[in-house]
Amino acid sequence: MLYQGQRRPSLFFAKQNPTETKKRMKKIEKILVANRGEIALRVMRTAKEMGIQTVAIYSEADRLAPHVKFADQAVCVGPPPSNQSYLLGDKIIQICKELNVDAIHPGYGFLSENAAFCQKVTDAGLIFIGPSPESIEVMGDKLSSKHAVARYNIPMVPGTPDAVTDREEAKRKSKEIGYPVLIKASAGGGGKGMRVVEKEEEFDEQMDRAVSEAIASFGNGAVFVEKYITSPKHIEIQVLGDKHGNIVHLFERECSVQRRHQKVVEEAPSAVLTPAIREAMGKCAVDVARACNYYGAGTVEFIVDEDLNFYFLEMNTRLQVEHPVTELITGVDLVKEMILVAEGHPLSFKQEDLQIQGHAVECRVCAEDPKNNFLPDVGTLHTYVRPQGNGVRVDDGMEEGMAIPIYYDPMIAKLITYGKDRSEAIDKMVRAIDEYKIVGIQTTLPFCKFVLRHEAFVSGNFDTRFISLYYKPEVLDTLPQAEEEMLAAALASHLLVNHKPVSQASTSNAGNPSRWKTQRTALR
Ligand code: MV4
Repeated sequence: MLYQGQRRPSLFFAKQNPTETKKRMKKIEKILVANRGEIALRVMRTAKEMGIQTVAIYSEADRLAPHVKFADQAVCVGPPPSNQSYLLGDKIIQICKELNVDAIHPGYGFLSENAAFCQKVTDAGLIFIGPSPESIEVMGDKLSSKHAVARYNIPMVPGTPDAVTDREEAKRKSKEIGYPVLIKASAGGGGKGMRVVEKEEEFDEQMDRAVSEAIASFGNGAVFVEKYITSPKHIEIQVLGDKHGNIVHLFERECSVQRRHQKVVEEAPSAVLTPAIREAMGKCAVDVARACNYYGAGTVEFIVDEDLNFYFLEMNTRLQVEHPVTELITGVDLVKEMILVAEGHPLSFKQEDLQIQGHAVECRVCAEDPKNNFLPDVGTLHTYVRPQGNGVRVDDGMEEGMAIPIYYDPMIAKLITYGKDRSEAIDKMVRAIDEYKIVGIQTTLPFCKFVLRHEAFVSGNFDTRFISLYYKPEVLDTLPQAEEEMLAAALASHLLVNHKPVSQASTSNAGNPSRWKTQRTALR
């Protein structure tokens, strides 16, 4: 079998995009949001606050959607499937020309990390509210991103620096690295083309699988090998750069609670980082961004092992779903900063001006049935009542009476809470989940409540294995009622304060196999 070699970033964009245009200032008066749902509304709200006109695009399935009603102008781009509507880059650019639009905000997903689209937008004389096409291109491939950061001192998991094509050589290297190893697709994402190899006898089979999956999913079979970190936390750093070379970080988000590589609950800050490690990770993230001349909002992903060693994995060159938790703990409107940066303004604050204040938690509300293997659940929102009150933020894109279309991502809303400390943010989240009334479709809210009330989550002693270790559908039938909950919360916070290892979980029959220590005392 032949393995495709590593894909190097092309020089195509560098030749076509003279950097002298970057420093010119241009006031943005009208933005087209090339997205739908909660993120389209999120972006348009900030645009409105800045006195900027907004244009929505929508598919035939989204005619009555709130993002369409909110915008100053709205244009139907085509039938419901994304590839006939929200992904039609050329058509979207054409609409911008017809409506005198100055800039496009891509949100997340869809065209947000498409370097060719970003280049076309720029070539059409429009502003792409995001990074340069070169940054997107380099960071879109794991191996090319590793090469890009090579001249900085960024900790990386031991592994092969280039694509492996020869099985015997790959096995020699894996032995050196030490099993278990992880074979990863360079073009990968969402866990596709990723295979754990426990011992050498399994290597050939797993490599074949990783390569076929990578070709099928990304049209690029380049794979590499890394030491497999068995129980990592997934911690990412938010960065923000301008077009003048200034880059800051806005601290971390803890995103370890994932199901099949989809995040479920996110929070900021992390319960386990020390101030020193936080600062070191922040510096690394800024260096990663500097390595690709980054501007706009971006996220640098790390895994962190139980001894708090951190390793750079990849960079996401977009605004992320979970950005609100960062906004709440820093007071920065990330969309506003993205727009100002796109206009050419230098960042209005320095690293020293930023500090963490309080704690924020986000739950993703997905139209999925957690009791039925998270099968997407479509239907009509017969009842839809949002939670309210101090410290509660709901970012959503639908309203009562609306049908949830089957064509798009099942995430229909984000529930975010903010408190003076972690336990206050968690308590507010449980209260807000209880107050959220959704009738007509099943959602992941009860599942989120299970996570928030689990003692492993409450203690901070958890990692990316959380759901596979603790979740089975039956736990939703026995969620503790109010009084029991108070007791469990009191017990958990007692354990947290006293730095005791967590013992038997009341909501699961497994002990807690993680050994993360929280930094509650260090943060006070
Ligand atoms: C890893 C890892 C352990 N060791 N790399 C997941 C998707 C992509 N962002 C990178 N990911 C990981 N890379 C090494 N060397 C663990 C993950 C990982 C993960 C792996 C299996 C199941 C769930 C996971 C959740 C987050 C991260």
